[in-house]
Amino acid sequence: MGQTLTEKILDDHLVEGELEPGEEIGIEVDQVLTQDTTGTLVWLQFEALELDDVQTEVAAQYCDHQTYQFDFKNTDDHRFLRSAAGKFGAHFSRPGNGICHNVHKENFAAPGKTMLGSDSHTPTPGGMGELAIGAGGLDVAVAMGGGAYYIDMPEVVNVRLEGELPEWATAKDVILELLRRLSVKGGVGKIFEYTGPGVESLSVPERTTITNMGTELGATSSIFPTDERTEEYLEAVGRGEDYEEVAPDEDAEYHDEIVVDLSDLEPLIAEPSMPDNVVPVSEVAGTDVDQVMIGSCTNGAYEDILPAAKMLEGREINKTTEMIVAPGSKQASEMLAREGWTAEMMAAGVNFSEATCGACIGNGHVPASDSVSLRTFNRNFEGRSGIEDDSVYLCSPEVATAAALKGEIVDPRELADEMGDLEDPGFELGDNYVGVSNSDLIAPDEAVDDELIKGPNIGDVPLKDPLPADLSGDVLLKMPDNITTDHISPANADVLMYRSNIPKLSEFTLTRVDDTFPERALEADGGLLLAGENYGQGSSREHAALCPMYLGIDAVLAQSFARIHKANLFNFGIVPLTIDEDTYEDIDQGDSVEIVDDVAEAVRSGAEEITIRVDDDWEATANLDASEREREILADGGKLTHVKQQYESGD
Ligand code: MIC
Ligand code: SF4
Repeated sequence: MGQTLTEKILDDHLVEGELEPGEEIGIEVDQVLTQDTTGTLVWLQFEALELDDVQTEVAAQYCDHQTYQFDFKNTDDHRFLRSAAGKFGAHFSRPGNGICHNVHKENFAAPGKTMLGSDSHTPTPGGMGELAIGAGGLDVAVAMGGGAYYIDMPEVVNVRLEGELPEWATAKDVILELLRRLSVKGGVGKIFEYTGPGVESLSVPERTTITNMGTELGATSSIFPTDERTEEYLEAVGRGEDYEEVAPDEDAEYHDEIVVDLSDLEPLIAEPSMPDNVVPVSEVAGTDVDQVMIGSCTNGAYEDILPAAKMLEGREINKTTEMIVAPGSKQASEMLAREGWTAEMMAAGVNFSEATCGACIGNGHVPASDSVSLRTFNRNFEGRSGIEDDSVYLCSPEVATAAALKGEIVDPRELADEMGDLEDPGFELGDNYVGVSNSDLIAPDEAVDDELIKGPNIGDVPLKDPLPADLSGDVLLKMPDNITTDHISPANADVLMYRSNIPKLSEFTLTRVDDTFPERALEADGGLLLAGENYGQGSSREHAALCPMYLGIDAVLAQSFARIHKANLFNFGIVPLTIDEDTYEDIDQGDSVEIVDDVAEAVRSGAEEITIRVDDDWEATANLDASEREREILADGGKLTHVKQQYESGD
């Protein structure tokens, strides 16, 4: 039987296990990516593990999320990261050089390689045939030290692309269509592999828009085969030698197949406040738009901004609407500037930002109260833009630019008819990456520091005690379905500066759900959380597990968990238990929950069913779905302690 592309790459990197869906496998990691808001913990843990040097082929530390450096704490974090990259041997991308996924794609991503990154959109270079997976920082630190990465073998789903995109439909509409069909939970435990005749009609930047936003489906990763389009892109960025042909076998067997006929697609838009609230643009046409933003790791490439520039050439944006362009990388900014497009857009009324995540996580350009913001980003979780009652829509650069011209949401096909001279700008690959300098990327052999520099805000990583025999406590918070990591540990400007100061950061834990939570949790000195489906979707930030751990949370009962968050709960010694809908309904906030048996013993012995006793009154069964390795980690009180013990015992 032939292999899928995913299986081929995993097979090449397999160090443990078998490629059977659901079985735990260990893989060797070739490349590692980390960014500023998760990277401080990555390096603090790398240090705590007493690892000496980076062992992967490539390790790259980017500074992209908090580049405005509002506070010395941000700048101290960046200085620490530069020193860590220098000391341990990673590439360092300076603040303002661009978003990790964009800069990595331009400089390092390569077909057939595996990558692990401490950011949920790490799968972006899947559009170039790299198998890239997002993970918590501790998993990334271990991989960077040469350790294997462990994951349950996902199901591989064939997304067969037929036909070609019609006018005004874009790669963004391909992934919005999948979100419309499958929802934000539709990809959990899956890798989406794109095949079919439609693939060759898409260039690398279009493919990476799709693989980037596969994360919003909850997918473990997304990947395309490589072809002349990949080679063409690698040559454009000056790395033709990295090209390799990778493809599934013709008789590869997939777990499932989804067909998308590109020629059926039309401009789509995700309404507030979930990326899967997708409707045709025409359905919400006429909605006044106050702000339009083009950028982010999904649509911040030079090739994403060029269509907007062409649409704006010689025109002016509507007086009622502000338009901001935040390129994904400085290289994209520089190319646009060298070609005169920056000036064209400025003349049309566009405000330019430095290359940053910025507004995507509420760092700057916060929408006005009770206003509509149209963004080309990948997430519109409530409050993420920096204001609680936000109305953020997600769409392609073409739809966003059409709205900026008209001052309201409009199907660009309608606008083109109305204006008479507005043409679909099409998609064009940049051909002048070569020669553009990348002076903001510091290679390991150019390192400027060789010792760690820690400012006063950079603390240690707290540790948890080994799992006790008795586990009981009150349900301190009952939450609905689809709670995001933005709810658990927000990423706005006033909070991000504490990413390396866990006691302080913990004060913001779950305050978006209930602002009394951190105080109550500390007072209770132990307790549980209760949630519906897909708990912890969104980011890879391990702070969403570490802060609840610091506040004393011992277990989370949920109907289901998002993949990275569940791994982070194991890594920080919090027991993730799955319960059915009836049990969820029957437990109230404030109820006491006790695990009936010796929990440490149950976890170590492989028990899958755990009996819980609620309010000393009734019992229910919860499930612990965990590998042997995850059970040991949990019982030892988290991965840091566990791995240290392993190193000490020489295993
Ligand atoms: C996000 O898009 O939510 C982030 C901010 O990039 C996070 C990482 C973080 O929390 O630092 C992610 O996606 O993993
Ligand atoms: Fe940055 Fe937004 Fe992409 Fe996260 S989703 S890496 S915050 S641009």
